[in-house]
Amino acid sequence: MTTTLRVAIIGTGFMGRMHAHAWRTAPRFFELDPSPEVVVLAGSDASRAASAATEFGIPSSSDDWRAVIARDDIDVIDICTPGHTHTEIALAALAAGKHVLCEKPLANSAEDADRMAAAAEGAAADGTVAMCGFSYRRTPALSLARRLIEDGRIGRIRHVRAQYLQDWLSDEDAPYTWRLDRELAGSGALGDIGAHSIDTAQWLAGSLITGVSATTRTFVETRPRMDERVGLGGRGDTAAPRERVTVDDAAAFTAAFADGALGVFEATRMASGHRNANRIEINGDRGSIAFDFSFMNELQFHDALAPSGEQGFRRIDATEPEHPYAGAWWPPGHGLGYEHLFTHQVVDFVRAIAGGGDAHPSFAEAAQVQHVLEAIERSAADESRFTAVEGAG
Ligand code: SOE
Repeated sequence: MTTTLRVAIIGTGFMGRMHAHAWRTAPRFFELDPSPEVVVLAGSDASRAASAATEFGIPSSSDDWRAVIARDDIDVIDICTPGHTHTEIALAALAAGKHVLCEKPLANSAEDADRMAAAAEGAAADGTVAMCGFSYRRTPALSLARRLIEDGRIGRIRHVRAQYLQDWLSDEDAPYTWRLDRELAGSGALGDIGAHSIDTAQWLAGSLITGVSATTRTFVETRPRMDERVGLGGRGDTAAPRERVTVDDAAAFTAAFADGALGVFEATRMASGHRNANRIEINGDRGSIAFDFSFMNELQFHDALAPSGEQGFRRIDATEPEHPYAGAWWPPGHGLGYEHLFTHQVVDFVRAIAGGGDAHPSFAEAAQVQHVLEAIERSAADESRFTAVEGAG
């Protein structure tokens, strides 16, 4: 008989809603035992938590995450709050013996992330599973890319080229949000979306970043305050008082990988015209893969061993039953969307709990990403690294 895995979601914003959807969908399309059921949704605002719970058919809500963690009838704590709260909630949940799924980036500092990783490692001895939500790993096309790379189809990797381009801050009057406050978010485009590129790149390449050289920019220093909660972008009230932005709008860096590959990365929320272009290209000595989330069901693959007259990138629709995750959904060619990554994340997390296995990215892997982010910030802060061009003013 299928048992139930009782889940509490902490956080009622974009990610809390996305996870609520994923927990609900996962057992309907994938065979899961235990079968997850979200039993409570917690948020700092009681009425917002209550209405989000009603919207997603969750039977109860709370404005007290500590009380939720103290409940004996909860197995999983799913953390979907801003970064500055992750460490405290995760440490409390692990200490209470709960499995933990935590949104990315894992924490707002490498030190906090390391504490979380140490706690997760200790809890793993009792069969407790902790995983960080770098959701793009669960894109069928990127999982296929990883399979091809693991099978040696692109050979020895030389170049990793990753860009994560959004534009929801292009308008200088786009409203202020918690994502622009260093205290709450840790960093800007760098930690919010650059962290995805770092995780994806290291996971695909199977090699860690060992050094970086970086520069960051904050193009718009203040933004109109909004009293109600805002999502991504839009236009604020230009007459409203302005809040100071304390994070980067954009980051660019080169990276050295342990296996000798050279990485070039860019993360920005100001690339006008690019809504959510999470792109990565990897070139090896036997071929290449290229991916752009704007065409998330497709992987571009170049096989350098093909006859010379047939070489060049070709498109693989990653929607066939033999492609990772795809077989559980629609007929070939009918495609998936952003929300499916979160459903797949739940599936892998629940299966790790069921099998007593490892869940990836583990807190230790996510903490290593945090160390890369900190190295990037240290590099960007050291302006002496930025070599001036003679005669250019
Ligand atoms: C906003 O930039 C955001 O929602 C990120 O926080 C997510 O991690 C990314 O998947 C989409 O964009």
